[in-house]
Amino acid sequence: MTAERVPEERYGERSGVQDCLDAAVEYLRSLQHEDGWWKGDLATNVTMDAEDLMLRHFLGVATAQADAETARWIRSQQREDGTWATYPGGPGDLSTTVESWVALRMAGDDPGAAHLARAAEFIRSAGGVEQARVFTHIWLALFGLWRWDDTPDLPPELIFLPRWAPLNIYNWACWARQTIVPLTIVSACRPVHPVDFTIDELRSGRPSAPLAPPWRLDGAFQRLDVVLNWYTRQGAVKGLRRLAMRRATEWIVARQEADGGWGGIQPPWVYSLIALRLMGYPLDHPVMAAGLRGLEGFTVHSETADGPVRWLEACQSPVWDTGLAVGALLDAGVPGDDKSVLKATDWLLAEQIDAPGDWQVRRPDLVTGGWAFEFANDGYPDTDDTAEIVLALRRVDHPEPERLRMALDDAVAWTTGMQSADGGWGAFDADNTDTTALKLPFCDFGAVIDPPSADVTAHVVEMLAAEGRTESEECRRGVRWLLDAQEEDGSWFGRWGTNHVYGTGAVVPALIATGMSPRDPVVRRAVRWLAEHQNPDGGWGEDLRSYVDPSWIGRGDSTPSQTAWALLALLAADESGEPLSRGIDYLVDTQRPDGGWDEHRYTGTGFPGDFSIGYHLYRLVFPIWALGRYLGSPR
Ligand code: R03
Repeated sequence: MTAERVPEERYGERSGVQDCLDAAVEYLRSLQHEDGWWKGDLATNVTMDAEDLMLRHFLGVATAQADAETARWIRSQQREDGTWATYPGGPGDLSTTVESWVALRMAGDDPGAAHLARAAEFIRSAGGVEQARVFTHIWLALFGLWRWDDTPDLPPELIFLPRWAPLNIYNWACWARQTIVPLTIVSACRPVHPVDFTIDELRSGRPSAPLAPPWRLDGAFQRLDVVLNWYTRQGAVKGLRRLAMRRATEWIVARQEADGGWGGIQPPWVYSLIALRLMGYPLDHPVMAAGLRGLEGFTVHSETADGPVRWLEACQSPVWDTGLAVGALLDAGVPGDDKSVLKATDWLLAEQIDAPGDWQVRRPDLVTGGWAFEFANDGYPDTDDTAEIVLALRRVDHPEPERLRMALDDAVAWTTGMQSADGGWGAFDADNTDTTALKLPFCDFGAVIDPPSADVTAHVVEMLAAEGRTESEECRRGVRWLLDAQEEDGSWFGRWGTNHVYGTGAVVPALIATGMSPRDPVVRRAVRWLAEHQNPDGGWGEDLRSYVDPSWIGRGDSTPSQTAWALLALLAADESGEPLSRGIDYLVDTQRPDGGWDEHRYTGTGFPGDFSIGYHLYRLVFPIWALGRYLGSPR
């Protein structure tokens, strides 16, 4: 083959891209912690902060200073129309606005003040506090602002259900399981810490929706809930309930992590502290003290023009961020024995999990060896993190190559064994697909099961392909799962990133890695979908509203991370035309002088439609990855 002649100006362009990449790499290097990891802030919404304040009031550890800092933060996030949203630019959210209003009242704000009056007006117009989610009602009930009878009853006896029974705790997604178990204790205790205000101005007074017909599962569960509430009100069968609560308490205590938390995420952490307090654990008990102290590590403090603020991360992403950063740096041409790469590798190797976990309930014979997302979440490694870390670390030139290889072999074996029966991969558990719980009155927020998704399955398939296992039965079934999951329009849904741009950006590189031809119609349809959804500015963007309104799928203001995901797919598909060059130009043209990018929107997904995440490192890591692959590829 004769080398193509590259026109003069292409050289100029490429050196512009190289300068852009170099600056970005330098910037990313400067953000590495001296212990080897990277961690971008994980931004979500003010329910975290409202609940943080309410928790401290409930436990009796509130301080005037913390209240003031949280209140200042919550106020700073309110919009002109008096509402709070679950993501920047999103619509006013009823539950978020109710929780913010209540937290600000607890912090001492005057209900007649303009900001609270506007919030209350929105709440009433959106259906009133009556229409808020169950979690919000539970928080209100803790303070006597809502009747426990009007929350779904969560019987502690749930802990006795055998593993084959529907609704047993291991059929719930791990995050839901770790939330539900402490909430069963709270639901049984029905505690009330009265406050000196009411929420009358938040009620719409409108009657609640009629029950679903009794022959439907949701209707049957609604009626069962009436019975369970009555049963709890009667005091339950005392001995059985006491035993269940004791078992639930032991289950919780056994799962406390090294940082004092539960599951590395806010909900189980906070509800476990409340539940243990109700079970008689004093605040200075080592379990409680560690839990409260650990929450400090999830608190971000900063200064604003109005004074100091504090806000809470719902979760922390150091392992995920570090795996992605190493992968991006290697694709940017940083050598495999680079000092910062080796430092990150050693840190990650020390983070690999060889502890038992709930995942063993469905896969008892599997080796350990996965990675979790957080600093400390040993009970819950996930296949998504593990796949990305294997993809990154397998290319590192480590001084102890056998040690690295053995670690990666365990990780590959663990991930492979976590394949679900349908051939795909969920994030934290295998075969976590029982939909019974979805119909419970409790389940009106977020996902409560962890079925296979296209993005996670793609990451695992890409890993298997890189590891030379393309011909394995597991990889073939994974590929078939991905082919079946392709949408009519040629894209893939994004479960943990927003949205079809993320899914498509994950699946195309994976399919190509397994040897699929870029000419294959499957790839062509995906490429066409991406090209059709490129913005006039050359970037890609997909609004979070795409999860609730299909007309937003593939549409939205351009962001650096989403542009990079689209480019990664185009590059894998061997594209070299206009969409590619305009996308690259978009990244080069929007880079900040310090080498980074601004990203004003959230592009991460916690729960489609309900919970969104602004991963602060995405705006840097993914552009580096795309630019690196662009410059590293012959064209
Ligand atoms: C990006 C891929 C890696 N990935 C893991 C990503 C983890 C993301 C953070 C999860 O944080 C959570 C926040 C939550 N909130 N509420 C819940 C929750 C769970 C996780 C929740 C919702 C419903 C129930 C229980 C808990 Br029931 C705010 C694979």
